[in-house]
Amino acid sequence: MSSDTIYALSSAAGRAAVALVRVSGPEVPAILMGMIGEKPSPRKAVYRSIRRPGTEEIIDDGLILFFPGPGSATGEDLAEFHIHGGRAIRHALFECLSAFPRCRPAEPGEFSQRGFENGKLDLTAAEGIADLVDAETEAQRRQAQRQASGQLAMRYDDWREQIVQAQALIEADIDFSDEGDVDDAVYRESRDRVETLAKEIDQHLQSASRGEIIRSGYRVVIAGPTNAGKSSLLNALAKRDVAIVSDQAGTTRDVIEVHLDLAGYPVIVSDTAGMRETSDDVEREGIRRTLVRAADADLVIWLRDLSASDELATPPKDAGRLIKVLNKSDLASGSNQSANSKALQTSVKTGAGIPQLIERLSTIIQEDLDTDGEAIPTNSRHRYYLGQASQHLSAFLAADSKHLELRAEDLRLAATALGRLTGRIDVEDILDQIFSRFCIGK
Ligand SMILES: Nc1nc2c(ncn2[C@@H]2O[C@H](COP(=O)(O)OP(=O)(O)OP(=O)(O)O)[C@@H](O)[C@H]2O)c(=O)[nH]1
Ligand SMILES: [Mg+2]
Repeated sequence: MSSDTIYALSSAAGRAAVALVRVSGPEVPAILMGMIGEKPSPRKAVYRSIRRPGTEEIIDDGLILFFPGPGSATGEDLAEFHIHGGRAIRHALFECLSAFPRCRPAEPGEFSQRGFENGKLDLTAAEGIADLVDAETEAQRRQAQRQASGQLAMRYDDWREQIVQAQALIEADIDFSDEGDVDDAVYRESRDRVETLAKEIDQHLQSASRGEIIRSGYRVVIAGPTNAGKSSLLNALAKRDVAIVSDQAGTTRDVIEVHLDLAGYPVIVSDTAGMRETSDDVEREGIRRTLVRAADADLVIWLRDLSASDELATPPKDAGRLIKVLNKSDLASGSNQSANSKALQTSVKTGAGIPQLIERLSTIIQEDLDTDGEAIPTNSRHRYYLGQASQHLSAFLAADSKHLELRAEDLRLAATALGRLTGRIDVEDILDQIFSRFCIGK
């Protein structure tokens, strides 16, 4: 399959000033000779007319680059055509390319997959590149960039190396000792090493939820009694009219979500049905959904009407982190205000307190998600294999009575889990799943 030559539009589809078409595979030198009459010097852009092979017909003029393998992104000969970004130009170029032997359109992620298969990048870096392309906020970009530059892989390779060394020590011990006579010092040294390592891996694993939230979004749920101004607050945060606002209690039934960028972090804010006793089935279902969302949230904004006497309204018990906010401060009398002075006060109507609320949210989210510039696990695949490695190391450490050979096997399994994480070993079965979520041309 990798003897096919693949091509794709690597820039976005549609009409544009410039489009980038990438071609990778063994046919690249012949394609360059056939279409621009030469193979340009490696990595130097040349401006040339691009011709239909075998004819004098010019398709377009553009910049062409040649990256010879194995020093290219795919590890194969690779060419880039920077052409004018029109549909007919692209199609003419694709038509010419497909006439070369075994030259076909690329599958999504196929360029990156070839890079991976030719040892240009590991699996975590490849995932990092896909995340980088998808990144919408600054925190997502930073996280993906660290991963794409191989920071996770460096760490996992180092851990795996240490485990393999410990395993080798123990296996040598088994080979050279007489039966039943194992060298205690060697064993203890390996054990100490593994113990330190297991702690490091567990600590790293604990940061996984932060990494995954940065990737998928921090979930904030606005909940509270009916008519408190929850939907009004959502609209104010979103700066547009997303949810229906009315003075009828029980207006919102479905959960309404907006995506925001707060301090560079992706945040998903949900407006929910107000909480009250009700005999209306639809409203009751809405309240049930509110409770589910609140239980799942990273943060709940519990919003009440400062001017109303709904003191009985209490936040759902299993809601996680909570900040209390009193809305409609414009309606409140002086005594009311001082009684509740501890909670944040807002008036969506006048805008008072909203910047402070956003500030408070941003601070909490930053505290919750700060990674100290470290590369951390970012998806469930990472969490799964790190968990496996951790389990096998614990098994090794726990079972003092177990036969040494079996304990060496625990280490081997831990090393394998880390190897699968970076894709250094045995990952054929998951490649399609990983690379198919890439864009075409990547
Ligand atoms: N005076 C004043 N009125 C407000 C304020 N915020 C919202 N309101 C009004 O309060 C009423 C209820 O607002 P909503 O945003 O629909 O309240 P809700 O909490 O979403 O209500 P439900 O969806 O029914 O649970 C509307 O008439 C709003 O215009 C505020 O800060 N001050
Ligand atoms: Mg509402």
